[in-house]
Amino acid sequence: MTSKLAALNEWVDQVAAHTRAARVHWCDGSDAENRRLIEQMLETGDLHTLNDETHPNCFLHRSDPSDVARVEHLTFVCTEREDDAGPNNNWMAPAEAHALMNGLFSGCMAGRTLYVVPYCMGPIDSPLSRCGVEITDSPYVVVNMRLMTRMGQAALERIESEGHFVKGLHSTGELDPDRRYIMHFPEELSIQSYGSGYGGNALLGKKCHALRIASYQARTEGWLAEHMLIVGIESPDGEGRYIAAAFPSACGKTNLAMLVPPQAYREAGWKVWTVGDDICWLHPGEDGRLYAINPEAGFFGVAPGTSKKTNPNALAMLDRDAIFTNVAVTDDNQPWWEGLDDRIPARDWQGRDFDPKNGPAAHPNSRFTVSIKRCPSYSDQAESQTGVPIDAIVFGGRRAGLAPLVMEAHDWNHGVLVGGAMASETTAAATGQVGVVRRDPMAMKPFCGYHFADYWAHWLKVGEKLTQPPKIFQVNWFRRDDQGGFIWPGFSENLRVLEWILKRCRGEVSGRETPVGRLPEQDEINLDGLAERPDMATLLAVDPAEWRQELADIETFLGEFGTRVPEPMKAELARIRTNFS
Ligand code: OXD
Ligand code: MN
Repeated sequence: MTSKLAALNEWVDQVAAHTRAARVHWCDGSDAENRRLIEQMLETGDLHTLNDETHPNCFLHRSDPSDVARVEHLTFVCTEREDDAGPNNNWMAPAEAHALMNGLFSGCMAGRTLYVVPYCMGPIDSPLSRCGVEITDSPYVVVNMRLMTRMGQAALERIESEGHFVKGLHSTGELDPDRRYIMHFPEELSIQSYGSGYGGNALLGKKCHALRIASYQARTEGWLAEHMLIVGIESPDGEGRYIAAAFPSACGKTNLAMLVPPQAYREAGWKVWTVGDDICWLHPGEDGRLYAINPEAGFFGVAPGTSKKTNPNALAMLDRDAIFTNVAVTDDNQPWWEGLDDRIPARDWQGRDFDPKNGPAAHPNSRFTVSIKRCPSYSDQAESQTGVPIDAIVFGGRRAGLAPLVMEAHDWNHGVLVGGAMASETTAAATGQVGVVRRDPMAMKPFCGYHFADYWAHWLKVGEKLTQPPKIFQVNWFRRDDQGGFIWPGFSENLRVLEWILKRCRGEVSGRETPVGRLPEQDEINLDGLAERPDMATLLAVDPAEWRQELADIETFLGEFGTRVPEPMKAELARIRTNFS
């Protein structure tokens, strides 16, 4: 098979020759193709079976122990001018990066099959969607891309009629950390990834295309590509509203996206609908509202901590048709991870007999891949061609102190500052130290494909186009008490905070103005049915001394982005600082 698009055929031929691939397979995305690839991987040991009675059609992949997370230090944005990549990215000149990657890819697929994976990010017939083609030598990538994107024949047809696509080239190479690079060429709309089989580095539709390349493309086309979940909340009167929320990796986006309302809310008729858990493309509509699509078609979720209590919907969708990566297994070969339940696993994520001396049984960044359609709270609007209208944007972080449970920005420009100043403690989703507070603007630190200051300027510009902009909020579920315990119960109880957010959108509560933003009055957060009343005074406190320090830190942080930082952001910061003087 080839394509009707000459440019695509030429590129495939050229890559096949350069990599010396033994065979070229054009993926059609069919069940039969998927079954063949799975059988082949069961034979090669790339996949292992799991208990077919409890988990039909589920498989386990164990990755190389050196290849278990995104590698931010090996991820580059290669723009012609270094300044355009910004201090938020590693930069390499495109010519140098191409020379390096050409060397690595040369002959790397000898004896192997090259898979051509056409995919569409977003509903297949939506004008808001964008397409790409990933060339890879990894069948694991192919079966994951089939779950995570609209992959195969229909995507190819759309690409042929549009005549353009994002080019992604991937090889697992030797899985040698010293020969591992994830290169982005935003000006060429292309990606090259070598030496890793891990999701975020290898499933090029996800972080590489739908965030890094798309954020750049979105700036030129007037929209936003964001690291956000999209959730629909239906209140008892039947009114549905949509919220987009950005949190850094492993801060509970998946849990929030498919939250099951607390019992009292369920009984009252509240419903929560999942549109997406990780990435959101936001387009200004003709009516001056902001419309969102989820470019993905599946979840690549963090397994540890997922349980009946934290995320019952996730557990319900993981009992069939899922791929697990780097989880442990029980003695009857069921997938297992820390936080799931109190069974003792038999083998750890590396396939060794489980011994707590070796560390956790499942890798802390172990994952599940599953189609979004398996989710019990899957929204019937997830395939909407026009996207869903967004009423509120929420920025969240993991902060033990300072940040209140919820706070509303004054207006869009203040919201851009709140998003730009977001900070969070690091997690296991990326290699590096865990638990250090770092600024992570809009949760896009690892994913923005260009200079952050230009990105904020673009946010401000999009805001100017919106006559009915969403309100912008900041939340923090992770505030701790003096003993280190979480003050807010979190998980499904977060709906109580979303309810306040929606009431603000409907003008039903007024909150109280503070120097940093609008916070709820203590009695505006519904606590009915909670076993224990949380310390609301601490959760909703604004400590002037701590905030003065925070605002000074924010000023230093913005200073790192130099003269490109937009004036309205500096003006917002100055306005808040004077509120405290
Ligand atoms: C992810 C991440 O995998 O943000 O979603 O790391
Ligand atoms: Mn993510």
